[in-house]
Amino acid sequence: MKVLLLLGFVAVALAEVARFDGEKVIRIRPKTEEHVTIIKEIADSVEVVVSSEVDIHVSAAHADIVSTLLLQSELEHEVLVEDLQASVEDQLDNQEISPRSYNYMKYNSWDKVEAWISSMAASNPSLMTTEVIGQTFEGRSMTVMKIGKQSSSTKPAIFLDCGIHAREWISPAFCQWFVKEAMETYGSDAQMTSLLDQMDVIVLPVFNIDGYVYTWTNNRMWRKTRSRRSGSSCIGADPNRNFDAGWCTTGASSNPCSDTYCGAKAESEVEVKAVADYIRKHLSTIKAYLTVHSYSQLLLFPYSYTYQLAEHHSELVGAPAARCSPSHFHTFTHITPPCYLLWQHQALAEGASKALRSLYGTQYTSGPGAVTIYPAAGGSDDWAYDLGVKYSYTFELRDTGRYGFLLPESQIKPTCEETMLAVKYIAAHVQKNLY
Ligand code: 0X9
Ligand code: ZN
Ligand code: ZN
Repeated sequence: MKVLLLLGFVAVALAEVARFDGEKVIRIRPKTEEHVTIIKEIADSVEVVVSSEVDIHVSAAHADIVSTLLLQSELEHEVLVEDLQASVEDQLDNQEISPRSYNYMKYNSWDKVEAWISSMAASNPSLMTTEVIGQTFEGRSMTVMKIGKQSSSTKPAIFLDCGIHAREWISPAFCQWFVKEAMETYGSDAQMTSLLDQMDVIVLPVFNIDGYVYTWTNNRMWRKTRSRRSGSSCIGADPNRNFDAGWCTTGASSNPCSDTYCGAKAESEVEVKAVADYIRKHLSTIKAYLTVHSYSQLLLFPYSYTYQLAEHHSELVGAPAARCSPSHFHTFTHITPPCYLLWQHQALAEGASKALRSLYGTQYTSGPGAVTIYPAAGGSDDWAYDLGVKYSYTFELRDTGRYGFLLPESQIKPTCEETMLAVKYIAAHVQKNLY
């Protein structure tokens, strides 16, 4: 998670839209354990580790005191966003008013996305079916779009979800773009055609619909679900801390008011349960799991719940699952068991990042989550991987903090185009290495 909660964040009255006047985002680079302690005191941040970066979100009222503190403690920092409200207003910079058709270059509200799902399915009956996989806490239907050429036998599939975190608006925009591209280029683009002939792509365009709606109506910076529980007035849990993968052991909070609250138990969030049930039910066909977040320009793979490195699955080699040590990961120059699969994940991620970069030069970093971003348990990628989905990747799309979650609409198209190249690169590999 980038922008972390937050010193003295004002409680927002339910019916009114939160404003962020004078609020700042400050990036801090802790160099010592002492720095980490200071940051943990000023921000509710569970993920800070030495020599990482952390972006904190500071209210206007505390801005002065925080900068004084940072200067006194000689903490390296920079102000990323001077005025968050101005950035909130700047993100909607696509002025086009009445496009003839659905506008993929704007952020679309849930009402629009929902209508779009129905109309896409209706106009592409030979390539798409939809299925409701569950209901959100507030009762909205979670619909997956299954894309692929119809076949009498069951096809291997890639599961792609967007919008686990409510405020990461570029993520649902990417899933919409992906579906559009698939429909438009099937039959003309050789790779897309072969992919959809041989495999299905199952797209969940918005995972955390209630949270997404809330970012449109009440608080643009909301991250979690919108579930309520007795005993706490705080709302929601972090869906990417709620999966059953080292649940709540690291990089997650058991405080219901935290932005990284892991929930009352694994899969306590109905949205998480719905996705987990769906993947368990279709496990024999799902060969890859891709999940799209923002921001940081990263391509992550397991693990995040431990520094141990993921090796391969026992069922693939008939041996107990091996774990590579971090030293294997950093030093090996040639591929030796037990680390060849880890190496393959890294190579695939690097290939995908390179494909992405070829379009606009956007730089991506790739690696196992815990070492590349921070240790954080309960994530969907680790869960899917441990279940047996060998190719499991988390994308963190643009940018690296200039706009953060408030990426301007003018960047939707380039971001989606470059990300398509990475997704297609991974898909091609999966297709060639079916297991
Ligand atoms: O912290 C997260 O959930 C993700 N970053 S974000 O800024 N979008 O919140 C990273 C997830 C990496 N994977 C796991 N932690 N399992
Ligand atoms: Zn996220
Ligand atoms: Zn293996």
